[in-house]
Amino acid sequence: MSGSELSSADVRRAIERFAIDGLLLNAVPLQRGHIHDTFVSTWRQEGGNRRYLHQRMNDKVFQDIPAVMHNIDLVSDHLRRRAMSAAAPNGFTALELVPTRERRSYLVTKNGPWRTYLYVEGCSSFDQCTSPERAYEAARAFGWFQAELADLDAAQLRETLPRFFSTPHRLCQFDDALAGDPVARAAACLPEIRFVAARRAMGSVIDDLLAAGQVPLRTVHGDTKLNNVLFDDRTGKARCIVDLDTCMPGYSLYDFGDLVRFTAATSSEDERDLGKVDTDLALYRALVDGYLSTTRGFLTPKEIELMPFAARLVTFTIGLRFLSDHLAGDVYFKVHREGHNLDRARVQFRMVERMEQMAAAMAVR
Ligand code: GN1
Ligand code: MG
Repeated sequence: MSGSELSSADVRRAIERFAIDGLLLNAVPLQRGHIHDTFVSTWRQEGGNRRYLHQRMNDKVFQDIPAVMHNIDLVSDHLRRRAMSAAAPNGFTALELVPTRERRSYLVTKNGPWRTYLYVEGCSSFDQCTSPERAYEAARAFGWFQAELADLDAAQLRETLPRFFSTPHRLCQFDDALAGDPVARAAACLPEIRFVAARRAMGSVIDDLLAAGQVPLRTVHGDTKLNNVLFDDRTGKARCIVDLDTCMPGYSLYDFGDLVRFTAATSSEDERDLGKVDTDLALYRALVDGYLSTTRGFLTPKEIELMPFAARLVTFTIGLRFLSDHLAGDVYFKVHREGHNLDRARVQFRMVERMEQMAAAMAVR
């Protein structure tokens, strides 16, 4: 059912089935993410107005919604327990789900599954990074997230999207899309297709190391975009990590690589002018330092050495996913214009090229 148009009455009807007191004043869409539909509602309650964040989840992408919600429950409970038991408060807040009136963690409607979070007030998120301080802070926060989850038994987490982090798997999906070419777009993407062909070999590096036990499996966030960190408006410090959909067992460096891909980028993810696309070295350095400030205690020397490679690999892999979706006819990521996924793929590939050129300067010791 996901993907179908929602009327404002549909939205209100869904929202009102969550256990929220007071009078619903309004609900407005929030343009963010490529997967779900997000809304923010305001309620008049005793003592003032309060806001909530609602998502109609995409059950075409996430076909096992109970497993997704199971992971989110588990992870947020764990983070909350850690925060309460910490001797020194670390300033982080865990996201809080609001149950349905029937006390369930999500709601099933004819328009698809819905969930609700308390809105975290007094914070902002950013789509682009302008200062090394903010990059450091975002990386510190995602490193903290992994550190906090290190003692959560990863076997309890379900693999909601099978082989989500695996580049060889993404190459197979790409091969299928290219072979099928269902909307006849391949002929117009030859440079991008060649770009992938020239880099297939690097696709298996991490999977091989994982299989050989040379890189450990860890619980990772899986979508470490800068706008998945909420920054406190007063202090500028990271206060909350959002979007736990892809929190699953994976390799630690996926999170670091995705951080670099998005946060050290000098342009938006879908910039059309490739002259503006680059990876900023000062932001990259700040990401390395911020990430290591919370992960150095547990990352192995091999993982640390692989940090710049992971940045290149994850950027390549997300570009590959955008290109595959373009070839497949835009069936996965939301698009807002013609060729949107191809534009996104081109940006990722341009950054991969820049990272290849800057490999020496990106080394981490
Ligand atoms: C998707 O929708 P959003 O922005 O949370 C995607 C990520 C990609 C990202 C690229 C479940 O995340 O894997 O890195 O787009 N999420 C899923 O911007 O596929
Ligand atoms: Mg996400």
